[in-house]
Amino acid sequence: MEVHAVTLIPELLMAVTEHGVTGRAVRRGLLDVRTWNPRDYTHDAHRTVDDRAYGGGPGMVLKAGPLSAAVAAARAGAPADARVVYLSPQGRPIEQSLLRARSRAAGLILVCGRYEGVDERFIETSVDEEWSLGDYVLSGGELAAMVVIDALARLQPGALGDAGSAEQDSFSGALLDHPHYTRPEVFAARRVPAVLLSGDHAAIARWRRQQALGRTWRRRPELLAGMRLSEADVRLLEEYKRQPGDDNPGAGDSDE
Ligand code: 9WO
Repeated sequence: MEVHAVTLIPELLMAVTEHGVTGRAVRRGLLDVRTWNPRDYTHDAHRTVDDRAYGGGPGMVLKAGPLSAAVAAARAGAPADARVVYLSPQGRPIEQSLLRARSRAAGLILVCGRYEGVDERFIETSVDEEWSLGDYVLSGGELAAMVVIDALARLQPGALGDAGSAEQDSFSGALLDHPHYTRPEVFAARRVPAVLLSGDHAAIARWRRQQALGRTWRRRPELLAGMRLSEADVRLLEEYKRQPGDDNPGAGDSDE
């Protein structure tokens, strides 16, 4: 997949192109990240990309001209199916299902704003979609673009060492992940759950599924509400609810 990023600070993208799972995906040719700098599409001696806001107020606004020219260049250099996405808190909240669908495209163009925002006429004329990671404000769209690139990279076929692990992640089945443990067997007086040391792989799978269901029920009930659980899952969850926990301190106490 080709991801084209329109940004005034292309160096920031090196954090994902040169390190970790995303860096390896780039080196193996599964992901190609290209940057387009609006400053290269200015025509004045100062290479001006921003200006004061009409109507007044503090801070600067990115000019529509250089941004539109940079996006046009990106469109010309990107695969034909590439949508232009502006990353901002005003956008549609994105989730794993959208990223999974878009990870199958040959291309995507991400536009990173800076300062107080971009001229609205740029969004109207040059942007196909506006996406938000959540309800908070960053200093610019680059970190949001890197989040999107990271999530897309690990969805590329073959990007993860263990071929199955993307499917086992949180959210692949719309459930939160189960807890994980590694050595030592005792830390801070807490033992690793005995079932994980049992070698009984069916019992381990059942316990992990139950933990995933239970934690989703406890922490993100709205995710469970939108799911159709199998009868086996319903039984696992009912058993989980009968166990003691912070939310249910009396459950499981047989002498009460
Ligand atoms: C800056 C600002 C300053 C004073 C009062 C209000 C303000 N809003 C902003 C602002 O939203 N700046 C944005 C910075 C302009 C577009 C790029 N920036 C950005 C993108 N910040 N946060 C995002 C973002 C993108 C995707 N998901 C979450 C946040």
